[in-house]
Amino acid sequence: MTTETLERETIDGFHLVIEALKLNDIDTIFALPGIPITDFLRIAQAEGMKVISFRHEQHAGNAAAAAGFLTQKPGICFTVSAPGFLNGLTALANATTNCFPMILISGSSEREIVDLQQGDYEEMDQLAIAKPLCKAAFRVLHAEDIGVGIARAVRSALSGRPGGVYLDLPAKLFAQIIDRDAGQKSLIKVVDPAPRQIPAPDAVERAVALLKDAKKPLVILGKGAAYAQCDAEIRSFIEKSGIPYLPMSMAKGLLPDNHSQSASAARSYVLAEADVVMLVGARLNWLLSHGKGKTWGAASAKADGGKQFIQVDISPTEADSNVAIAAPLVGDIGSCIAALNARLGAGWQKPPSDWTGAISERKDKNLTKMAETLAKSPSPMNFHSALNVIREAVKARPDAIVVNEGANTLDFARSIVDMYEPRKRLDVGTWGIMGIGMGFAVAAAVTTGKPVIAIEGDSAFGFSGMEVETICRYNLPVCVIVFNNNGIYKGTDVNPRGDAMAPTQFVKEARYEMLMQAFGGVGVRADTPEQLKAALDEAVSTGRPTLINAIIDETAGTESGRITSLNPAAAKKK
Ligand code: ADP
Ligand code: TPW
Ligand code: MG
Repeated sequence: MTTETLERETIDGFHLVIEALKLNDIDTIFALPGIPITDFLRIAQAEGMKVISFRHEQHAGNAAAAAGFLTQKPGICFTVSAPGFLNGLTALANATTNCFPMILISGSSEREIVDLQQGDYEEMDQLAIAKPLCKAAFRVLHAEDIGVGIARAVRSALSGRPGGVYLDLPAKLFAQIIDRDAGQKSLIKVVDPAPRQIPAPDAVERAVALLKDAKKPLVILGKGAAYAQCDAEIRSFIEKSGIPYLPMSMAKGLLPDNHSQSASAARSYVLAEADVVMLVGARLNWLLSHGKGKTWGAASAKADGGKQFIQVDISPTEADSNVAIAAPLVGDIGSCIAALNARLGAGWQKPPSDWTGAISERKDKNLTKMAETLAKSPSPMNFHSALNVIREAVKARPDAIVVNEGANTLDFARSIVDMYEPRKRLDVGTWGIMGIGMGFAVAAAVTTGKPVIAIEGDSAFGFSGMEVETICRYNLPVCVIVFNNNGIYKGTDVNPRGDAMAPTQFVKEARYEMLMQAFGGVGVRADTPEQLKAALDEAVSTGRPTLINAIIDETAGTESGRITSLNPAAAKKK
């Protein structure tokens, strides 16, 4: 047989993987090359896939996770074996923790050598290591199983509670050749990868009964509600029911933050006072003080606040994880909210006006106070005066995507920068992890084409800073704003021995803007809100890769931002 006939009649592992992905509507790969992935990425690009190549696998993985959250298709990350795999693993674990669908695909060494621990190139039992850190893990040994392997990975990532999947592809697999027809027939297009899960009618009635009797009802929207892409149903439920709501950080914008029913500006009041709380795609984890304690109006830290909870979630085991859930509503959020909407007929009584009125009163007071703080223009800038500029920029471009990490930079931005559209805010999520910044920003730009504004603490930025080269290389519309306060939380820590810098301090007067300039992007230093505004407006309108080094008062922050009390030293003082 000539080489040409051989190519016509056979297909190799490389092409089977690419065709299996394409068949499942996957058109983008986030990756970092090396054996055995280099050739794969070249071929994928030649076959018309978008290949985004990073400087570190963690950021490629984070990009895949964010793409998964934004698109409801599993984000795909390819890495080399052992060290590349391990670098990607943090992103896979983080995606799983946050319920984002992604697939980490790593090349691996020869099974026979790995299993006998004979010391292959980059030897590691990757499947075993990945398994406890993700939702599912698979390995494909034969080219004819590639279709099944990709199908199982796609289904596992998307169905039920979404999450991260590991797929192990040994180097040898890519070079395997099989009959083309048989190969093509072995591929599977996954039908209905995230089947709707309709809630049971009695569970719906139980939830409706609680809402009907509530005197002080509250809805909490979480990132699961944002992921579910049933924005109109949710908005209709909130507005028809008249119930005040609180968005968790990545659910901001599901309804515009300036909506009259948003209780964000009266958060502590509503959490302490509500009698019936309906969670929609939000877990009662540490971010919600585990549903108990003083935040929830209880007498002491461990006590229950006496609330009745309704929990809308696709995971049946989520209910009762922290406190008793009176009405679990298990199903996909779209179907659950549609079922509730069908029950809000003409006779639906909106919540008592003494509840909604009390919330409005507190909101008005707090918003007035906030407006006064935001109007100040201290020198140097503080978090408020700098964030006020970004707040206005996002108001003018509500389609822009905000990426946010840091401690004070995160906490202040979350409450100051209002969001107006769903899925426009990506942040540190359930773990409060640093390092998602540039990976998330790249994914947001690549998957949406919209302007991206990354609001970054100077420490947070450092975790993924080298990816500004990636941003420049692909000429992405990303504007990174580094909140430069010379350190972690503050720049004023002192080492009592005086022989070196304190562990939270950074080089003062650091020129972060030069990092972007080094790769041909725009770098600007901003000492005033006016300079910040000029640079940000320019970045958003031109779409050029930009980094603004925003100089922030190094004394302005607090230890760990708003979670100071979680430090062991703070607990000791209690
Ligand atoms: P937040 O941090 O915003 O409070 P969490 O990540 O804690 O949100 O909670 C998200 C929840 O949403 C998870 O418990 C997950 O099972 C759930 N979830 C994700 N997607 C869906 C969906 N389509 N339908 C129902 N529940 C979902
Ligand atoms: C992977 C611990 C939480 S917040 C933070 C660290 C190191 C940085 C805060 O400083 P930054 O913000 O970004 O300058 P600011 O505005 O307060 O000065 N490693 C990982 N994740 C976490 N969360 C940490 C360390 C941490
Ligand atoms: Mg800082």
